[in-house]
Parts: sequence; C-alpha cells; structure tokens
Amino acid sequence: QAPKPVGPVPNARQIEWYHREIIAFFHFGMNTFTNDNEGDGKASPQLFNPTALNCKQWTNVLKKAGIPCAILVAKHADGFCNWPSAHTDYSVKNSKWKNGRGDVVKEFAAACKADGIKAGIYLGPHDRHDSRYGTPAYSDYYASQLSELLRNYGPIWEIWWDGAGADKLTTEFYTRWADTVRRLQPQCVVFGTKNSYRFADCRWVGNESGFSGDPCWSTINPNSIRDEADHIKELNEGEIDGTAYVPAEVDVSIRPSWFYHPEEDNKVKSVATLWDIYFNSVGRNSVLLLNYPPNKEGLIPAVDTQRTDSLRWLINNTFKTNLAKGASIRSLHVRGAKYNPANLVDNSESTWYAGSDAFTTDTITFQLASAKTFDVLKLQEVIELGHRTTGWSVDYSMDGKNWIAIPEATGKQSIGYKWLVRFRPVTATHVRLRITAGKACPVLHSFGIYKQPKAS
Ligand code: IPT
Repeated sequence: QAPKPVGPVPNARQIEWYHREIIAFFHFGMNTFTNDNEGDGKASPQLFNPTALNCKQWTNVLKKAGIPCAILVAKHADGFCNWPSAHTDYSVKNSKWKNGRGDVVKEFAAACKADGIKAGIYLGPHDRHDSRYGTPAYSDYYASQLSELLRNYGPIWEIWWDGAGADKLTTEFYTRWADTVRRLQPQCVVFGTKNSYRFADCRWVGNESGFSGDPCWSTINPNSIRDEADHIKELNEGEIDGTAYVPAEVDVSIRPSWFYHPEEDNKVKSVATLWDIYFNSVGRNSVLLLNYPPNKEGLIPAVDTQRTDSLRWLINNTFKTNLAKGASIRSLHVRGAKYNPANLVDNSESTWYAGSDAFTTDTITFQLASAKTFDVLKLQEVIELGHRTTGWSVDYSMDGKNWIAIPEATGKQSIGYKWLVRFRPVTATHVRLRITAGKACPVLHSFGIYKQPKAS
C-alpha cells in the first residue's frame, strides 16, 4: 500500500520546475547601454543598439552546461521593451537596432526552441517610464503586454514578478494578470512576490547572494510572501508548518550587478563561489536562478561561459558515481518489498524507499561493497508526498558497530526535492541514515555518497 501524502504538496508546475535545478536569467535592456542597473525610464530608445546580438550564443552556453531553462528580461523597471510592443513607443521599434525592426524576445524564443531550452519572461511589474504606473490604466497596459508576450512567442515556462518597486500593485491587479497567465500558458510557473503572493508557484529566497536557509522548507505561510520585509527569515528557510507549498528560487548574478558593466569583467564569480552557491541552493531544496548579463554586443562574455562550463564539469564529475551502489542495505521499519531500501541507490526517481506507517523515524544502514572515501551526501524525498522527514543525521563506520557522526550532516531538518552536504573526506565501510523526526513515515527515492573530483 502506497504511503499517503502529508501537508501541502506541489502542483504539476512545481514538480517540473524542481527538475530544472538551474535556470539562467538574462538581464539585457536599456541599462546595458546606459551602464546602469536601475534606469529612470528617460533614456532615449535610440541608445539601444547591440552590435552583434546572437541569442544562439546564449542558448549554446546553456545547452553545453545542461541548463534547461532561461528567463529573459523583456522589460525592466525603466520601462523599455525589448520587443516591438503594440502598446507603447518605448521599445526596440524606436531604436537604431535593425532600423527598428528587431525583436529580442523573438530571437530569444527562437534560440531556446532550437536548443531545447524552456523560455521564460521577466515583465517588470514596476515601470518608471509609463506615467500610468499604479493606476487601473496601467493594469490594462500590463495585461495587454502580458497577452502579447504569452500569445506570440510559443510556450513560456515562467513569468517573473519582481517585487522591487511593486508595492503599489494590488492583489486585484495581480489577480487579473494571473488569469491571463493561466489562460494562455497553463504550464507557466509564477515567481510571485508581495501582492502576487497568492499566485506564487515559487518564492523569493530573501537575498540576492545565492543561498537558501538550512533548513529550507518548500512550505510557507502566504502572508510571509506578501509582507516580505518582516519575513526574510521565513522566505529563506520556509516554514515547517506553512499552509502553502511555495518553494524558494535563488536569484543571484554571476557578476556583482544584474546588468552588464565592463568594469565588472574581472569580478565574475569564481568556480569555487559558484560551487558554494550550487550547494547552498540546489543542495538546499531550491532552484538556482543564475543571472548572465549579455554585453553591449549582445553576447555572453567568454569568462562567464568558462565558469559555467567548469561548474557543470564539477557537477557531472561529482555525481557520476554513487559509491553506495552495490551496498547491502537494511532498514528498521520496512514497509514491504515494493519499497525496498535498495531503491535508494537504483538511480531512479520512480522507485522509492518507504517506512512503515507506524513509525516516523527509521534507521537505514548501508554496508558498502568495500571501503569508500567520500565527501558529499545526497538525499531526495518523494516531493509529491509532502515534507515528511523533519530530522535526520548521517554517521559512518569501519565495522558497522562503532559509529562516527559527520558533523555537517548531524541534526539536519528538511530534505525535500534534494539535499546535499559537503564535508572533509571520510573513509568507511558502513554508512547509516538516521531519520530522527518526521510528520509521517519517511519516503525517499535517493540516497547517495560521492567524492568530489580534484579541481580541473
Ligand atoms: C527584491 C524584492 O523586494 C523581492 O520581492 C524580489 O523580487 C527580489 O528583489 C528579487 O531579487 S528587491 C531587491 C533590491 C532585494
């Protein structure tokens, strides 16, 4: 008999979203040409003029790095539109670029399609150019632009409702806009903030530095999203008894700024920093939204692409061999043959280990095929069944009797889609996962131990 779900559970959009693990963000717009991050909306459209825009170059980087989804800023708070919107003159159609016949959204969507990348859109709710901002007329304007973007550019997988400067926008505004999204693109994930809290499929993580909390629950109380200024900790860590399932998306830029500035060419985050960010986001039950600022030419600079390649190399080479494979595995509270603990190391998401309903705790012991040296742990719950385990620790042993705690993996709380831990290498013949607290019997589909490769 299958275990029953407990607490809030993800919808189909959220399950798809979690599997992306990393999403690319592209901040490219008027600010790129004025060397700004927060333009006031007064810059002349003539200034927008990429000399060699090539969205294929962007998506090639992602394809190579195994990043399956990308979100383009179509309009930032300066109001300039990267596509020739029928609803404003403040757009590419009045730029020098391609004599006003260019369309960045179109080129982006086409490149995504060609490279099998899921396209998403940031349509800035805040607008410093349009004088109607905050009025019902602005709601109409924004709704028209949303329809334009969601009708004419193929499938859109995420819409990003930045809370920056958006306090004037009421839930009524967002209710209408969310209707548009749901009607036109039912699979589209909503990044929701402040007054769009009710429609949020994923939440802000409370910082722009690339880290989720420890723990990091996918659940939260909706008011914590709405009143974000007073709930940064809740955004960062989630809430164990939160009434809504709204996991964290970790937005961070590979450079200090969101937009390109030549003076930041030597400040691209190092591979070591990106590796930390990966563990602190993807490794903490969250999705990483990693920003790339294309330059004035309309290209991603080589150093940013090299760092991305190196990050992917690290991910692939760390996780290619689960050293727990081939172990003989026993658990204390078996549920039955279908939920055998061997399912934890079969590299399949559709076969699970589940404990008996009578217990919320458990101990799962892995007797390894031989002594193994490892420095990374991976745990994955079956998210469809809700957050179940709320306390866990991992120990290792050379004889199966004397156990040594891994301090970094002791007294842990959440698991969720994926939880990773790094520590100094240990050598063991036995490893055990102690589930010390839970809301219901544990249900996990993966447990792994890995060794990080030596730096490339
Ligand atoms: C911050 C917003 O307040 C928040 O709602 C979210 O959109 C976030 O940005 C995205 O990074 S404002 C920022 C200056 C911290």
